[in-house]
Amino acid sequence: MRTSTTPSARTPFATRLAALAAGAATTLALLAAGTAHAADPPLRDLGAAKGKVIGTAVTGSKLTGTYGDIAGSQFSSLTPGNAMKWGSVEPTQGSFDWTEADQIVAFAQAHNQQVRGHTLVWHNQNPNWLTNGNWTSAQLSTLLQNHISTEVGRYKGKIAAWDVVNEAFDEDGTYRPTLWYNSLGSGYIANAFTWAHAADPNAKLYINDYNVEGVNAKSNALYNLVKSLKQQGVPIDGVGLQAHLVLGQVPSTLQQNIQRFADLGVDVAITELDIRMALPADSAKLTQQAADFKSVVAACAAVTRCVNVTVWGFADSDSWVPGTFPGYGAATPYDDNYSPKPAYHGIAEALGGGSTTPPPTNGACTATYSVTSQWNTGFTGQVKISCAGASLSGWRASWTFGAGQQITQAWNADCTQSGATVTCANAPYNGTVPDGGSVTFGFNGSWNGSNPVPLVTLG
Ligand code: G2I
Repeated sequence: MRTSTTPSARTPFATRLAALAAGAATTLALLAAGTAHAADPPLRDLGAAKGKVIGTAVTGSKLTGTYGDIAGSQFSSLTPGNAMKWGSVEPTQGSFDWTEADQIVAFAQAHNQQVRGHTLVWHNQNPNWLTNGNWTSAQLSTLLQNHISTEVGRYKGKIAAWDVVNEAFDEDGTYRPTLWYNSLGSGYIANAFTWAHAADPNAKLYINDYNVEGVNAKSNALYNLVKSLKQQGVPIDGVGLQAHLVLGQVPSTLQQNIQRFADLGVDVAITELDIRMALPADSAKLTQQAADFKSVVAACAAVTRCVNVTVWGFADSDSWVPGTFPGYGAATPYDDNYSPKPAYHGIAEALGGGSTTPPPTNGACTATYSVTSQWNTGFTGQVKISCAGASLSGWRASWTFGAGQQITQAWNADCTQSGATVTCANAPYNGTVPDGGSVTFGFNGSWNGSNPVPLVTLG
């Protein structure tokens, strides 16, 4: 099943790349740009073309219907939002519940997605039996080793990356005084990586934190730790920057910070991106949010070793923000009803997609292609020809389909298709496009796999 706006996730990769390449073609004079954001390639395909994995946090029970369609088609990585935390998987000592975690892993495998395991060692969402116990250091260390071995071992070969240690630092760069640190000292961190590596030598092992996106005291402490772990030969592969950000406050040092971690010889991932705003949202805030999402994704795109951008829930209705910051929300790329927001297009643009239509410039006529509806195998599209400072008397619009689409019917134009090339000439009654006016024609077509928007040439 797929929604009317999400191209399939199952298109062969080569076809997707071909479609991307076609979408990136440029046209000459009397030109036109493709729009129809809804039919742009999915984020996972845009990311793949840039060597980036695009992920979302998910809740297992929601992975059906529209939520499942979007999660499966737009993203190439899933992170269980809560399902793999210790409190979820071992609510009673020795009694395990892997139901939701297994469900998410199975969904990811069915949709050709990676899984980021989250998280093995944290001070939150631990089971009560653990936090209420009165353990010696030796006992606590053994419990932690067993937990890591059990969970990482269960999913051996199925998890691309683990957030091994989560939120180890306070804001001033000192170690957070958690049950782990207080009992075991900072050595618990190196041990956790060593144990995780033993349980799945192929999983990439990350340390993950928030408020470490820019260069600051906390990220400096993280940097120094990662450097020291690398020097000691501890098996750490990556640094996760959570990126729970506030509207208009993307740190100016984000890219520089990503780069300095990369230069230590580790991968970097944006692991929990969301950008909250004071409610209610309005168009100015949503526009700012789109720019903010775009700049975060662009910073990752600019650094080769930044390998993954994951949003912490893709829809506003699935976000932790309103529950934690009363009066704030609208922090994700989709609204409460699963419609893409400007933020979605900001992400797409940072990945090379999401072209916008330039308004007609003086002395030019432009043609804008859009998909107005789309279903399993078919779609309806339209081309609008607008003139400003010029006019047309008799027109021809042509384009090349990038993914095997086929026109089946047209109206308000005389259209022919030869191979991938479509040519549409005016009908007898709409050949004139006056200065300041427009003409629109429509068509039905078939598609399979993906339905990228072509660029239209006007002549
Ligand atoms: O707090 C935001 C994130 C910060 N970084 C680590 C992440 O693991 C963390 O995720 C959030 C989840 O998105 C929330 O869903 O972690 C929260 C707990 O610290 C999660 O909230 C919990 C609620 O507190 C529980 O009441 C609820 O039962 O979610 C649980 C499951 O819905």
